[in-house]
Amino acid sequence: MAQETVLVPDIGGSDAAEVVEVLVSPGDTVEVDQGLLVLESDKASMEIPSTVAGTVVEVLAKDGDELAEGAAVAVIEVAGAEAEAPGAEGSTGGDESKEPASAEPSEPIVGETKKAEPAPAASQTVEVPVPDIGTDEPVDLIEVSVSVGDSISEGDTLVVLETDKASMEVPSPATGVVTALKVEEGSQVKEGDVLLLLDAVTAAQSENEAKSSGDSAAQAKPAAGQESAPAAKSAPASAPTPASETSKTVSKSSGNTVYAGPAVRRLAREFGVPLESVKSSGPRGRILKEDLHSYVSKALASQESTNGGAGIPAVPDVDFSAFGPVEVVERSKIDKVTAANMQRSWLNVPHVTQFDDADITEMESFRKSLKGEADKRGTRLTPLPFLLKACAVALKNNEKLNSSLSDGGSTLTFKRYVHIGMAVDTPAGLVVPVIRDVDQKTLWELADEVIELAGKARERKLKPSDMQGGGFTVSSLGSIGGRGFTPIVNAPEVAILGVSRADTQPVWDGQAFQPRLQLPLGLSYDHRVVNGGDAGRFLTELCALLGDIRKLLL
Ligand code: CAO
Repeated sequence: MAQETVLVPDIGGSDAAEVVEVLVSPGDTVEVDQGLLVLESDKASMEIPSTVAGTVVEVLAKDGDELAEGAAVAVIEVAGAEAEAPGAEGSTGGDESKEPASAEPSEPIVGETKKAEPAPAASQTVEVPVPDIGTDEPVDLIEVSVSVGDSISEGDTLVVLETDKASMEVPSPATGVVTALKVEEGSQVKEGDVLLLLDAVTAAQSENEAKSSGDSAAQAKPAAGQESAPAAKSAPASAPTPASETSKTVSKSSGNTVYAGPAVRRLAREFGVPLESVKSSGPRGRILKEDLHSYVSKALASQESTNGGAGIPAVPDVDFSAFGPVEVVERSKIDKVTAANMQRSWLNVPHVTQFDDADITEMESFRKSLKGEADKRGTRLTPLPFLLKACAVALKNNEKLNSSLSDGGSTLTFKRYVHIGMAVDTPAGLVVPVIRDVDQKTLWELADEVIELAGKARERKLKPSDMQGGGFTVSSLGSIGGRGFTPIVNAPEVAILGVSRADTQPVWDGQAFQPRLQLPLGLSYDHRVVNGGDAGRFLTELCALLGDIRKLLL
């Protein structure tokens, strides 16, 4: 079978360029012109395409390798080559007569390297054209890196051009001051088009300026060969190749060096992201697509924080993998919605939490006495229906806790119904179905509804309407444990009851300590609506109702 070794083509005068991405693996099928790997120098990046269609036998370069023209990239088993005469082999197979295939970059990004030609004489305004870019087709001008009035040195980047396969920076052919821009970002240009006018600095000027004000960036050394250069109307632009060490890829706005491949540059342009603001994680500071994604997510997250009304800075992301193995998993939709709701409430509502213990010794013995009847009814009577019932009574007597702020805070809406939300812990996250008209239901009805709604919640069968209309919420962690917690108000409600695990405690009855079953309660409320007195009265009444459930009948 014939095999071809694809070689690095003329890369436009660079001694070598770094492999920043290998696009294929052994066994992959490739087409002619399909990219095999991406090379990037400090001035340009390019895909090296396959010269033949076939199957990749071996990839001869890896990320980080420095490859020069003629270096071997990959061995390809040519498709359909079986039809050739037996023994016909590619360059790696020993067919001496066959030259290794040297890939031309599918969209050559770099033309022939041109030495900087003599620059113009003193005070000459010169036109800087698009140099030989290896194609006659127009290419996108994706960035103008200088502005009128900028003092630039020979080799500084003037503009960045981009094709589907490559991006390249056009360096200045001379030192001087930009006097006019002839192109704008987003336009298309081809070889010979004038990019800008440059007031080129001559040797004499340069020396004088250096003498008068010392060495400065504005008085960069004249371009090679300028000293005796005759006046010229058009300065031959340097080819878009890696330039001398004085020329860095400098971002117009920040002065930082930016390395990024064409796809990343295009994506950044589409998002409107300034590349110089993006933290790079690629080799040698190269910006990767993931870096852009992370930049955009952070920008959105911080905007959400600001939209929350607090204008607080976002919590910085930490690279936890620096400290050990990590696993990143996508959060459920419910978790994300809960997070947004919690943050909104936390930022908007001035929370206060008040604590008390309800003595549920008698309530529990009554509840346990009903176990047989509960079984007969095919239901389960936990403390929760008692709590819901007691809350309904206490809410009717302390109506502020069943209200919401309205008209931007100038009025209160009192609800003449008692609908109570019940926080349910499910594998997919926290949901809060609402039990309607709690005040009008019996304990048995409430017990059935708790079971039904909790079941639906865990099976993800709740309808949106099942979770709407609540005026107050009960969050019971009693079956899970804990001595107390401070729940977050489920705004626009103004209060929420957190129920913790009941425990037998010694309680002083005036003469002796008695073992009593104490239920810890924490009531969080919106202090814009509910005052400490309102909350204290509500909680005291609630504890009294739970302490003697006969009062629920009154
Ligand atoms: N103290 C001691 N035991 C309690 C208790 C309490 N406060 N509350 C419940 N229990 C007991 C029950 O009596 C039951 O035991 P028995 O079967 O022996 O009677 C057991 O704990 C299990 O109860 P349960 O959880 O099945 O039922 P529930 O009615 O108490 O609660 C529900 C139902 C849906 C509220 C609950 O299952 C749940 O999901 N709780 C979590 C709510 C939550 O996540 N809140 C936090 C929100 S903020 O992040």
